[in-house]
Amino acid sequence: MQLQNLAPIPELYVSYESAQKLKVEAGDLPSWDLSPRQTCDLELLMNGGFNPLKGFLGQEDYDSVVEDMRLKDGALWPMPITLDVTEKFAATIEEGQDIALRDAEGVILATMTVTDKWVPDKAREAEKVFGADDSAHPAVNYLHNKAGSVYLGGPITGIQPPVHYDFKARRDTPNELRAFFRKMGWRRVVAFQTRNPLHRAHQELTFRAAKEAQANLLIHPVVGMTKPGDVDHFTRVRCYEAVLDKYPAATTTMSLLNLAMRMAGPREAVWHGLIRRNHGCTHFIVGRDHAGPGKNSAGEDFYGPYDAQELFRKYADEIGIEMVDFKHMVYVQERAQYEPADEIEDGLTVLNISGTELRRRLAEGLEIPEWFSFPEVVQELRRTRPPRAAQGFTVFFTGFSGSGKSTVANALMVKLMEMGGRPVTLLDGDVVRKNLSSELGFSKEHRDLNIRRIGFVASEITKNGGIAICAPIAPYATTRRAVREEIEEHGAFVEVHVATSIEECERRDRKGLYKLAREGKIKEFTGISDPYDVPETPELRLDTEGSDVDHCAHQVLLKLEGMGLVAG
Ligand code: PPS
Repeated sequence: MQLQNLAPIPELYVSYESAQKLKVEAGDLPSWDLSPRQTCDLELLMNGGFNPLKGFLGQEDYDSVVEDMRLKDGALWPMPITLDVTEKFAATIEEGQDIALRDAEGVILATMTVTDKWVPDKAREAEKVFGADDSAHPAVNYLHNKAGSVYLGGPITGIQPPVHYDFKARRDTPNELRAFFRKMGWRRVVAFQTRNPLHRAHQELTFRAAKEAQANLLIHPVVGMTKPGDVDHFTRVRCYEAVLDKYPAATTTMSLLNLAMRMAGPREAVWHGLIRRNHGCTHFIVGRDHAGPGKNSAGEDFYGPYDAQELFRKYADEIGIEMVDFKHMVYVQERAQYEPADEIEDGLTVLNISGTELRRRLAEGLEIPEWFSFPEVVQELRRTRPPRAAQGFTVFFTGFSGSGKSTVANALMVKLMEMGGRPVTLLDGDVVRKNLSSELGFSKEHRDLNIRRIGFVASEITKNGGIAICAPIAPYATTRRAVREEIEEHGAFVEVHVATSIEECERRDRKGLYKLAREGKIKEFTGISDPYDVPETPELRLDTEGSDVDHCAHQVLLKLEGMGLVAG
């Protein structure tokens, strides 16, 4: 293996003077507000992390990347880096036109000359890039449910990088890292990609990998976007900093990578390799199930455990970086040390704690042994992940009008307040419509907006350790799923289907609305003249027809106890 050429790689930024000028001129251009993922992609495009890309992919490059993992000029590139926009915005843009790209605060980061505009075949992209058109895959879900329906492509002119206020000293562009390696005389560097906190096994395996490769070590965690539900990057970086002290001084460094991961397993591994090559590394650790997205909707793994290693090995020369296989390290009790699992003789006691088991122990406030992790790391994790019974959560009731949602939700609220400990907020359908959504009607668009607003408030409450009880009709499964995802980033989402039949609701007709709906005096009435998607797998289904309110609320409480969300 050749030593890395640490000459600077091309960036897409213009000079400071040109940037100042361009920024003023770009003020008049049509402008696109970048999503968080697009902002991450743009940063790596501009700073050379995605070298040789010169902008968001045009259609021919896109087709070629999707089909063959190559740009149209033949260069290896496995991941479509695309600028997805809404149909409405796309309709205002002509090919050949310049547009301004702005961050969430409206700051212009770059301009793009739009050379291509097309409607992608998302199902094909999902099949080819992620292996299946299955929305259980986070990137496929993103593709179908979050990404806009039109792609724009073209070269980028970089004005300024996105601003980061956190861990500034730990963020490096590829050229900054290259300069650091040059300065330190590090000519062989093995990179470790991670989206999880590091424990003793990781520290052992990375240190061994560096020794084997006779290289220095770069801990290169992703702090852009990782898998929904991961430990937030603030906590992780505090944990990494604690672990850094455990390596021999001057062998190891850490830098934060603002990448938006796609969890694309094998293709993602190749992509990660190219990105690390651009950052001046010579070796890259690829583990079991690298960048794995979890289970598909049939409950099976999307990729084989070593698919990523195989694909990486096939393309290692072209990537220009050597793969170091991840050794599965386990703790050997008798010898009180970590060793590779495949080198351990029979008869010894091997200890291991899986990620799931660790989450369970944190959630239940159980012991996490010293042999497994470092006390500083465990302390950080406990601060961020208090036991479940002290975390925020959302109970989301859904059902027809008059099904009893509000009544049960009220009873539940009172019971939770009686127990005490966390603040409880009730976001009842009617109350929300009076206070938050007074201008909205009952079209699909308005209902979605209404539910999104409820979801937003509930996610803020959940994030801050409170209990949110929501009780809207929420007739659409896709909207409920979106709200679930938003909330699950911060705590549990407990969907309760109040399964009172439409006949029973109409018979009760407590507000007299069904009569009016039948007479056509209220339009778009759920269950009469508007659809309701019955939840397929709610955490709980309540049959209100055979039981009273108190019993129903108690059932919810039992469910919450069972999930560890309230103390039993
Ligand atoms: S939605 O679909 O989730 O946004 O609905 P939501 O905000 O829960 O509001 C439902 C309450 O509004 C009254 N109402 C209607 N419901 C359904 N369809 C139509 N067209 C409609 N028009 C008015 C009704 O009283 C609902 O209250 P609940 O508490 O569900 O009975």
